[in-house]
Amino acid sequence: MKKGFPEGFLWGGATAANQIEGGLTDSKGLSVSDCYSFDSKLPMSEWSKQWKEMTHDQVKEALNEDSELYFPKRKGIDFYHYFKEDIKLFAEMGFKTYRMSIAWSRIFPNGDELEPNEKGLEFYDCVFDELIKYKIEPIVTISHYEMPLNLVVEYGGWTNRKLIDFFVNYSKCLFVRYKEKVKYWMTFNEINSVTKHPFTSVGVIEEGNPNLMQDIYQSAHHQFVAGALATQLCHEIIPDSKMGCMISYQMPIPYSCNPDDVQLSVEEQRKTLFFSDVQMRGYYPAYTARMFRQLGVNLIVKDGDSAILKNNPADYLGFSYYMSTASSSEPEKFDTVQGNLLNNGVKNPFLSVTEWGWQVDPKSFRVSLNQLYDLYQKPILVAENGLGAIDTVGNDNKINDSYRIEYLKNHISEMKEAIKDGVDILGYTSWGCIDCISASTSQISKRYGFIYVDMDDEGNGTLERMKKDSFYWYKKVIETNGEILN
Ligand code: BGP
Repeated sequence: MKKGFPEGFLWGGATAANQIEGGLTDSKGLSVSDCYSFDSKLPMSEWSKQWKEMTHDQVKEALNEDSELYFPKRKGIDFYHYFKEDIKLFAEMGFKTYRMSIAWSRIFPNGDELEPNEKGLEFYDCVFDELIKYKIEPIVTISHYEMPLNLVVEYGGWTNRKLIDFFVNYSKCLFVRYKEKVKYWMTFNEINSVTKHPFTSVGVIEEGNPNLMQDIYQSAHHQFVAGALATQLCHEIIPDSKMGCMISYQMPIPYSCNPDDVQLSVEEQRKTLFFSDVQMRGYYPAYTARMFRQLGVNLIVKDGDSAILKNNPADYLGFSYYMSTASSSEPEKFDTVQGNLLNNGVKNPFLSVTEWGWQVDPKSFRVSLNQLYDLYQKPILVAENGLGAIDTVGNDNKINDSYRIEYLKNHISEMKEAIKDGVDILGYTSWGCIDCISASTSQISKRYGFIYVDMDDEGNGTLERMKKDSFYWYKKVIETNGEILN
């Protein structure tokens, strides 16, 4: 029996290009994430509404060069210029790995060019060199909520099969260029998010779309095929590489022992596991036929697609874990948890919630790790986990984020138990290791980092980086390979 974290465990942090880089320069094109504007005068429900339902007018406004709106993801935390300083801080914490993503529209500004943008490629060369200098292993997500906006406007996003070729061309370009620098890759961030916020995932505009479900699952099918082809190429071009797929897992717990609740939780779970089942096993599971019938989805699958999926499953499963949900067959009887509008489960009375309504549940983290490992028997990467909270800088310039330490400590303890249970975990990359723009609300005040960035939700601030208490805590955790968590 394993006693704790194995030698070589990949401790680190995670971010995404669209939430940190800024740097809308050197020919970078606009991406879907650049369409989210922010106005602090609006109520919070409005911010997350954009995330849930992008409109045609919003896309038009994003394309308007004279727009006076503030689009926080175009600025990020200016990692484009601060990356050396930021990576130095990661190294000081002892990071063994850094999960980052490449902005597709920095490499192919419109997505459909044949030749890449050299300036964009050079930027990531510099980032990887900096990581290598500190012996930090990069784990690179090829697409994390930032497909080029042009692919939405001109092609209708991933509903169009042509996107497979564009993505494969983009992936190939990355493998060839970075084959000496990057061994760990991931195809699509939280691929199952397509059912919750299709615009960021696959470039499908939700507003007034009569075929939304069809578009969602057809797009997902195209992503599965594209991801499998990229996996094949990755293995050919970089023989010792590992390609992962990634889902967001919000474990659905039956609200009660009422068999109807249990059945519902199974159905909820399948809505997520469908995405990892296809990518980890290489085929559509039996339950899909009924699921598609109920959703009115009639998938167009071309000859050869099944063989591509079958021959190129992912090498490991990455997942993000922030919360669990509770499934009740009588939801009207209970309070719902709207948390970020990502799920509509009912409130679990045993759990507390964050300021953004996300249910905190470290114990279900252990259960999730066990469930996912039992299912696929392949290594797991905890690609994201963390607490979004308001932080304040004290008079002494210190940032006491004991609540974050508590959250992470409890989750890491449960992860350790899962390792003792026998789960093979590659590493743990805490989300937003440096404060970044929130994916769902576009705020920076929803902070996750060990490193504070001096900026407010309107983009004002010096951008100065400051170490929070959790910075020193996490350094200790890594130094002791997870033995000391207090
Ligand atoms: C995941 C996304 C990340 C990230 C995180 C926290 O779903 O992969 O991009 O941002 O959630 O979410 P938020 O930023 O909305 O708090």
